[in-house]
Amino acid sequence: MKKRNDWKGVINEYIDFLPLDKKGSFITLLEGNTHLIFSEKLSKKFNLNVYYKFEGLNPTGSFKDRGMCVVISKMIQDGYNAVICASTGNTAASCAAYSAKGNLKSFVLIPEGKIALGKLSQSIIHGAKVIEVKGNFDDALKIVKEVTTLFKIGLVNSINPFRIEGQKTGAFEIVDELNESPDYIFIPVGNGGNITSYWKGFKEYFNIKRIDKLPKMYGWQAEGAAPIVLGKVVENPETFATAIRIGNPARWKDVLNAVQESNGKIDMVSDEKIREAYEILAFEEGIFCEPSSAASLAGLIKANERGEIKKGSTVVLILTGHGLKDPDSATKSSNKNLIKIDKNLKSAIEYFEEVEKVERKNSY
Ligand code: AN7
Repeated sequence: MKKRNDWKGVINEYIDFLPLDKKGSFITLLEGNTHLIFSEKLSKKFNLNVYYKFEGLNPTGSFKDRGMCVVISKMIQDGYNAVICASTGNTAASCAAYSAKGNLKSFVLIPEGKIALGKLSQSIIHGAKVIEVKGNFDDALKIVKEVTTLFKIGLVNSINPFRIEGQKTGAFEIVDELNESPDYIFIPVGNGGNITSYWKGFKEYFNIKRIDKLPKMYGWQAEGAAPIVLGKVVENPETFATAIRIGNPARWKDVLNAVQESNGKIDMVSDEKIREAYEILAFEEGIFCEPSSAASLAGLIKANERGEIKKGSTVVLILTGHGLKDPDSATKSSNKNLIKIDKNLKSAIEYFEEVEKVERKNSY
C-alpha cells in the first residue's frame, strides 16, 4: 500500500489507465488514496469482512475530486477557459475548487434551497458563480446541457466520460490495497456516474489480469428518488439525502449494465433506514459521512436481512462524502446530545449525578 507522503494524486498514480495527453500539465489537489477502514463490529455482526472506503477524505470532501481533476485537466488541454455543471452540491464544490486551481471560470447550477450548507459555502468561497435554479437537479442539468450547445463552456457533469475515467481509480485503489477484488461493492446511486466508474475500473483490472474475479455491484437509491428501481422517471424526487435527490439519472443505462453484468442489484432504502445507518456510522464507527453515503450501509443491512450476502464475503461500502458537508442533518439528528445548563457548578453536578448517573470519586 502506498504511503500518503509520496502519493501524487490519481492522475499521476494511474496515468497509464487514463486517456489524457501524458505530456500535458495536470491539475491535482492530491486527491485519492482514501482510507479503506476495516469494520470489526459489522464484520463480526454479519459474519463478513466489511470495509468502508471513506471518500470524504478527498480534498473537497467527496469522491467527485477523482473525476474532477481529470475532466478539468482535459478542459485545459482542450483550450477551454470556462466550465459548467448542474449539481446537488458535491460536483459543484469540486468543480469550483479545481477550477480555482486551474484558473478556469466556473458556473454551477444548483436546485434552490436543496443543497447542504457546506457544499454551498465551498462553491462560493472557491469563486464559482453559483446559479440557483427554481427547480430540481434534473431541471438544472437540462439547462446546463442546452447552455453548452450554445456557448464555449465545458460540461463537467458525469455525462462527460472523463469524469468516469477519473472516478474508476477508486476501484483500482481498493484492489491495490486488498490485492484481490472484493466480493461486493455497496454504493449510493444518484446519476449513476460512480457505480459506472467503479465497474469500469474493476473490469479494466480484470482485463489486465490484476484480479481474477469481479465484484457484484449493489447500487442504492433513496425510496423517494428511486427512478431506476421503479423503472420510471420520478418527477418530484424527495429525500433527506439531498445529494441523491435525482429523478432522471444521466447514467441510467450504465447503472443497469453494471448491475446486470456483475450479477448485482439496484435497490432502494427509506429515509428512515438511511438515517439509522448514518447514526450507526457516527455513533458506533466514529465515521462521519453525509446522509447519502449512508445509503451504502442501509443497503447492506437490508440485503443481509434478506440473506442475499454470502457469509465470509468481503464487502466494501463506498462512503461517498464527508459529514461536515451537511452540518444541519447532523445537528438535527443528534440534538438529544445537546445539553444546556446554567452557569454554575450546581447545575453541572445535577447533570452528571442525576441525568448521567456518573459515580462520585471516593477522595472527594
Ligand atoms: C455524497 O454533486 O450528483 O450516482 O451533483 O454527492 O455518481 O451521481 C452527487 C452525487 C452519492 C451519487 N453520494 O453519485 C452532484 C451529485 C454523494 C453524492 C452521489 C452523490 P452518482
